[in-house]
Amino acid sequence: MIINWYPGHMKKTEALLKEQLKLIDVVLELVDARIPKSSRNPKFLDLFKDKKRVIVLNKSDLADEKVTMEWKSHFENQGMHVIVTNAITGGTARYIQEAVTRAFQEKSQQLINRGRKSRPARVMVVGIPNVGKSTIINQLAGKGSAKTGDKPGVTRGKQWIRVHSQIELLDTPGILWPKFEDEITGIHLAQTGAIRDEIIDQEELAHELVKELLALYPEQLHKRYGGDVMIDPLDYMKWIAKTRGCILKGGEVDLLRVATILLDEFRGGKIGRISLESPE
Ligand SMILES: Nc1nc2c(ncn2[C@@H]2O[C@H](COP(=O)(O)OP(=O)(O)O)[C@@H](O)[C@H]2O)c(=O)[nH]1
Ligand SMILES: [Mg+2]
Repeated sequence: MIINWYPGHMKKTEALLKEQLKLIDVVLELVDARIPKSSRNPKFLDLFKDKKRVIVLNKSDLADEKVTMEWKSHFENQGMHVIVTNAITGGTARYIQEAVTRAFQEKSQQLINRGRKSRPARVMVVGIPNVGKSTIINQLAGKGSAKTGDKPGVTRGKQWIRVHSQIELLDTPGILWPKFEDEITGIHLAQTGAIRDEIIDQEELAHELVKELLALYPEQLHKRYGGDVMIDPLDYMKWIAKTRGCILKGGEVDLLRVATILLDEFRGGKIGRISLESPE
């Protein structure tokens, strides 16, 4: 399966991002807790190197708690501030504010030492499509001032939102694009819904998912679908198809339908809390 996903306007996006970063003290980098490796792009490490950074492991409600804690230590060992969030639940905003304040403290002190007046931290949310940027901005802003659920793209024009006496937030997120270093990166991005469905073969995507889940989370798979989790991934898919009545007119199994079910249920957390990637 070859995934070639590279929206045309990347150069412009990067230039805009660089421009916006000049105004920023703290970058809130959102990462999908299920796939922290694939949902980050090493290309941006350089861009953010002079900024205070908070890594936000979002969608933690869908990820394996134990693995998320391993990722947290992994990033902390690299000197980053890390928080674990579920952007949909309340209370997230306060948690993020605390992390931003902590990250900004050092810079704030430097400003004061240079005889400057202390000022609020200027913050920007960045991340790949669908990672939860708008949801987080809404949480921080307190009401529906940023759109959620939108498609990848760039929003023009910017405005600051005062989210706390000491924090100002840029109302539009920086949309980063994923790297496609290897095939598995694209597969994980598609499985978690970060890139659009239409461009990828659903049967192959689900087949790959079943293969990974049989290796990583066989008990959860068995709990959801029953059956013999020792069998071959394709046979297991066919077995699920039969139990779910995904049968074509001629009596053949409807692999496309079962693939859609599997991907939907995985994305919705119905197979349980699953992390597809662990730190090395
Ligand atoms: N389960 C879960 N879903 C989330 C979380 N954060 C965001 N979402 C959902 O993920 C989808 C994309 O969120 P959105 O904020 O639009 O992402 P953006 O593209 O980065 O702005 C929406 O359906 C959100 O409701 C989270 O922490 N947990
Ligand atoms: Mg958005």
